[in-house]
Amino acid sequence: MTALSAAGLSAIAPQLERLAIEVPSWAYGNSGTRFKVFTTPGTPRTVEEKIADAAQVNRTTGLAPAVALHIPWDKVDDYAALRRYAEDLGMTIGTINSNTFQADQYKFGSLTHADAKIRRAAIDHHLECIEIMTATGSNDLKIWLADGTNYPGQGDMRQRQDNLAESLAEIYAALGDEQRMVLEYKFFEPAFYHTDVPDWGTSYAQVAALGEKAKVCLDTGHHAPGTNIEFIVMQLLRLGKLGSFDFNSRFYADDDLIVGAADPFQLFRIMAEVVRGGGLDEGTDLGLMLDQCHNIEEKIPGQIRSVLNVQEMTARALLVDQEALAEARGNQDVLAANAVFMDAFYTDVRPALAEWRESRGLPADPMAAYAESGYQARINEERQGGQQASWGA
Ligand code: AOS
Ligand code: ZN
Ligand code: ZN
Repeated sequence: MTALSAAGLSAIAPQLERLAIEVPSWAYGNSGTRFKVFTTPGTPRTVEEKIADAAQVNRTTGLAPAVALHIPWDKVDDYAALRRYAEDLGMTIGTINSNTFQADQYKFGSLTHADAKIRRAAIDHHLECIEIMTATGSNDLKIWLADGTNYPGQGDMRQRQDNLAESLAEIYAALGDEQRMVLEYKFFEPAFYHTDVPDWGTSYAQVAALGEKAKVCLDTGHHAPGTNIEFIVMQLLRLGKLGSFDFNSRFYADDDLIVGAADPFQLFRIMAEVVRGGGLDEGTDLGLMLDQCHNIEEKIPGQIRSVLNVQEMTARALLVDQEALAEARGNQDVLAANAVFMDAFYTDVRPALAEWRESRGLPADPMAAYAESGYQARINEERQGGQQASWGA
């Protein structure tokens, strides 16, 4: 495998510098499957401890300066104080994730529900999330809905779309000038017959009707097997409607495994379209977030591995020789074009990235630096009775 040279790296450094990956607070809590939630030593007991753990990921990699919160899992009394706490650790509060998938009242839907009283409660929850955004300095509200039905005939799918449009319009109207909303889609689960926001087209149709501040959130684990995800990335960027990613990887369904673990080539292809679509250009507002859980592996190192995987595949995507690619495409030279692409993918960027990190005052090997820091031993000792991530999906 060809290794990237230091000179080669400096050519792509300006875009690499801009790479910032938001980490989810729930990645640090205990999680599991519907079969078992394992407890891990050192698990955070409070949102402050989750933020402190996220700060370790940033300290060792320089890649993760923001932490996403989930309401109500991360509810506190004083959000301004929480913001200051995060800032003292060099972190900002990222996306605020709403939650209408755990309360009994939302059994048959939330923003889409047939009953206006339930819709009212769900809208109010989102209005509260916007207040939390204002208090914490967060710019993004992320909406993922578990809404859907299990049996044909159970619900009026068309009416539910209309209800959703009306609910979203009210939430959208409450956003501040600098605030945005992203609507995440998922093709199944927990609903198994129909899901109200199953695909990018539905999310696009809903957010397009709202305006500039509403965009689509693409969770890489939320597609049917075989879906060409990079095509969706291209299309949404082309339409100016890709708001953010929820990165993770999957072998079967919404596995929420470490991004780049199941299919590094897919992550490379996605990042190639992000580069192509200007997602790493100066002033981009494309959010790159992780949405993962670490059921059996250590959580902080799991997050460090994740952001490094994104950095490595981004570096490789930036290495695609655009001139050679354009020439091969112009000549309709299928194999040459493919070879240009594969050359970039097969470049080992790890030694060059290690050197680059060191030159910026970061550890060459973030995984080793974390292991040697003694942080894990300290929290294992200090924290007893860590919180479950309250994992819903
Ligand atoms: C659910 O499947 C979605 O991926 C959500 O983005 C996310 O996992 C959830 O909000 C966190 O529990
Ligand atoms: Zn997600
Ligand atoms: Zn998911």
